[in-house]
Amino acid sequence: MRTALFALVSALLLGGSAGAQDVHLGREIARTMHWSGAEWLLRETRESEENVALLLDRLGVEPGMTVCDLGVGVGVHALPLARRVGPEGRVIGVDIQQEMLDRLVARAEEAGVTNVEPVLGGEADPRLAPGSCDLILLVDVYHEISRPAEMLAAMRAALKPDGRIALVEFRAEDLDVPIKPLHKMSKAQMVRELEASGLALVEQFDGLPWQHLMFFERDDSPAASAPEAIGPTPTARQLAWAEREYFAFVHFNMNTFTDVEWGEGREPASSFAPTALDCGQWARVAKDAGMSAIILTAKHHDGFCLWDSEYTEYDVGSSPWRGGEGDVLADLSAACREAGLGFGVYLSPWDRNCPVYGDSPKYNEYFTGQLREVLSNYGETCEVWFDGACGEGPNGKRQEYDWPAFVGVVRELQPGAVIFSDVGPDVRWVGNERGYAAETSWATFDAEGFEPGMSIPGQTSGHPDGAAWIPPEADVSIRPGWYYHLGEDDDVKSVAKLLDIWHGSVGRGACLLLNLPVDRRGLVHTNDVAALNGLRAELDRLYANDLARHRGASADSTEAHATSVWAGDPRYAARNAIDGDPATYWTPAAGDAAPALVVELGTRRRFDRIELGEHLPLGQRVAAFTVEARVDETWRQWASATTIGRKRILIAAPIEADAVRVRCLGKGAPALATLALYEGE
Ligand code: FUL
Repeated sequence: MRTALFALVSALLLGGSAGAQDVHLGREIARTMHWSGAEWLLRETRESEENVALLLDRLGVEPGMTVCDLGVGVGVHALPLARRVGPEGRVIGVDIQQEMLDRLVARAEEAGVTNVEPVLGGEADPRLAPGSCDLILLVDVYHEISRPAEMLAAMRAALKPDGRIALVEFRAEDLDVPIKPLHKMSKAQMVRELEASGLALVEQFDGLPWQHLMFFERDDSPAASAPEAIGPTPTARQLAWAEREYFAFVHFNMNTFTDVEWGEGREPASSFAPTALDCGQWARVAKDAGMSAIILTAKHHDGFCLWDSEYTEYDVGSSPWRGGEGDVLADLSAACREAGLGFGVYLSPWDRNCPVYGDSPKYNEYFTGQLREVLSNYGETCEVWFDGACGEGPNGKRQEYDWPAFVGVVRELQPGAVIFSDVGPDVRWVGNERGYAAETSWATFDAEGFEPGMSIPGQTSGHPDGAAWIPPEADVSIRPGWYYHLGEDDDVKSVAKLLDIWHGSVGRGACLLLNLPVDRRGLVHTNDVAALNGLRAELDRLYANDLARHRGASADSTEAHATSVWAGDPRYAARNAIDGDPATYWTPAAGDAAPALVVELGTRRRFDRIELGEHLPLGQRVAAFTVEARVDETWRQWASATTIGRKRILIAAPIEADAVRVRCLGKGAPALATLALYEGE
């Protein structure tokens, strides 16, 4: 799989195509000719050479039928068809050129035919009533349709349950057929496109002198109904985590008062003495910053507990804060609930205070007991953050953690919580404390045989064919230290730096866990608040106005189309990628070797960034993509990258274009939930 995948990827990045024989479609050539220059069209003898009468005989048309002649022209087929369906039947003549329809009407009047109805069709819509047609006939026009997926979906919907599409096209494979290359669409190519749109070839006739005649019916078999997931997929708790996107870490504990990053566990409990602790302020700050949750260091490596633990005296119960009656976890969980934020806990297994640390079974019992306290008494917990740090106990022995037991307690008491560690099981460390995910970033990961605390090759990027879904969470502090230090008030990261971190984490498919070192008062410092608000304002400014968003049927709205749509089913239509609803997505047909999504902006727009997102329940699929912009009717490559995942933001040189095209390659057909465009700078 890996080799095949990378062959595809390099083909895409080098501008090649996986299906080289498919590149020169008749419709592309026809489009460049702008409907003119095809001399054969003017040939007087054309219709007689093609044997229209034989074709009409083969169509099986009966009196009373409703037949659509799509691409009706001046009515060479429509007028005799009208006679065959008789006064009880009708022929709908669709064309996108009004002058053709005018000529059709004139010719019908001349011939005394009254049951032909002219309909002006659209580029992507034949404008046929759903369920109305017994037969849709396309004679030498399919190769010219620029948006076959949409047209096929509309045609499919227009058929009565037992209706048929009759496709007549010149035989491109046959050297004796004189009109190539305009009609360069092979039978295999046409069949593949129609099958991809949920139509099945049911009959064909090879007796026409130059043309194929193929009959298609709707294929409603269940196999054609839903795209299947590829590789590992997220659980419900992992999907909920992915939606949280951006949340706060709070490092606040004994170290806050002793000015160190790692305490030794010998600092007196009396040192813990916040003067104005207000978890409500933390929650308001996080909420205003657009964060979705707060994860607090309930116990760090020094072992001091921010709740009154039955397992130790080294906790808030022994501190002067609120006369030993306080409980920071109780305060924070209540504040989060009130603000509508998730509440999470960091609980360090490494405990430099605990006397039984190093006596492995005893400490494991101690730790699971504390875990039970933390996860039982504070309502719903959205994330449990396990640090992998490990040391020796007073007995001089290295502690061996019982990870399966720890995970078991979390699953038992907080089944909705994700478990974070270096290696998951739900969310993995991104491999650095700078807050950056990899350019190529997979949620799929091979953690089998590894434990927290071990380093794994591919920790940051993940593994393209990894066996489990363990996406990266990028953690970083807003200041140099995780904990508050008096000397760092002026070292809060700038808004520009935070924005860069945002693009390097959230913009590469990870979630961002941004640490706030709460100060000795027990408040988020005003400098940190200013930086957070600055980042929020920048994000709102940059990402408020999605230029690709489809806003209903208004004239200035955008529209999307694609090389194909899964089973021709509107549930997977191109527009789903621009409807602003992350639950809907576009997916092309399984056999589409070069899938592409096009967004028509309606008018020229200036943009410098694109946001893409995959529909994660179907797995992470895209291994490479390119973004092209259409400028003066010419497609120009504008940006390219590898993975997409939950969200991918690419920033490139500002460009003015009236459409964008995204081509994706990877594991199977892409499933794109989001395509958004923004003008930032
Ligand atoms: C690390 C710890 O050792 C640091 O003190 C900090 O808590 C960071 C988030 O995780 O492993």
